[in-house]
Amino acid sequence: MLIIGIAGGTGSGKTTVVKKIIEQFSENEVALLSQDSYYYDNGDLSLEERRAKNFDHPDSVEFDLLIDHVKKLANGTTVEEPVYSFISCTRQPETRHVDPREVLIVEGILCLTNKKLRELMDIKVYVDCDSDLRLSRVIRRDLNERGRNVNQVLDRYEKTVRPSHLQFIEPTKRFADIIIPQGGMNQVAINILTNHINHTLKPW
Ligand code: UZR
Ligand code: MG
Repeated sequence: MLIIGIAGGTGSGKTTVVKKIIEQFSENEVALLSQDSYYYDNGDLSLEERRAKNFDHPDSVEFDLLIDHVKKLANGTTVEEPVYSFISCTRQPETRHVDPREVLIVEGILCLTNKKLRELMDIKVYVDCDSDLRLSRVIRRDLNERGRNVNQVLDRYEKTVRPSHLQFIEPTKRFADIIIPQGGMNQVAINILTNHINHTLKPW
């Protein structure tokens, strides 16, 4: 199995890059695990307390479970990916079956911060994007999809997102084999990755 890790700051275009890659293949060729699904549940805290957590810190992710799932998929075993809600900041009762495929993509802001996880990856990608553009996308997205208002988004950006990006996420660029500027807009980089995956699937 070919394991590809895709990291980059929030709003950098990771999800778009992944979507555009996956579109080029059939469902039984590529599997996807999203690091966002592995945020801790924190169900014992109140909604206020959960919302106040720093979700841009590596400790907010259950990496042991994510690593376990990557290893299981590599060994040909189906896993149950948690389903996480950004609205309630908890895991949902249901899970998502993920079947082993020839290619596995692991996507998320913090997915290159963990050494054990990095060591499982064949290709490490960092999606790069100016922070002003990232912030403007995150404002739009968090308003539309994650139930927040502008003040909440900006407060969080200043208090946790920006400092943690500089401390934990941006430094993982040094681990990347490939850095993609202009994220989801960069069709050339997406084609290069797609071609590489194609070659893995059909080496002849
Ligand atoms: P992407 N995040 C939330 O907003 N709520 C949660 O319950 C869990 C995570 C945010 C997190 C991070 N912090 O910047 C972003 N904030 O999700 C990562 N704000 O998601 O890679 O899709 O941008
Ligand atoms: Mg995303």
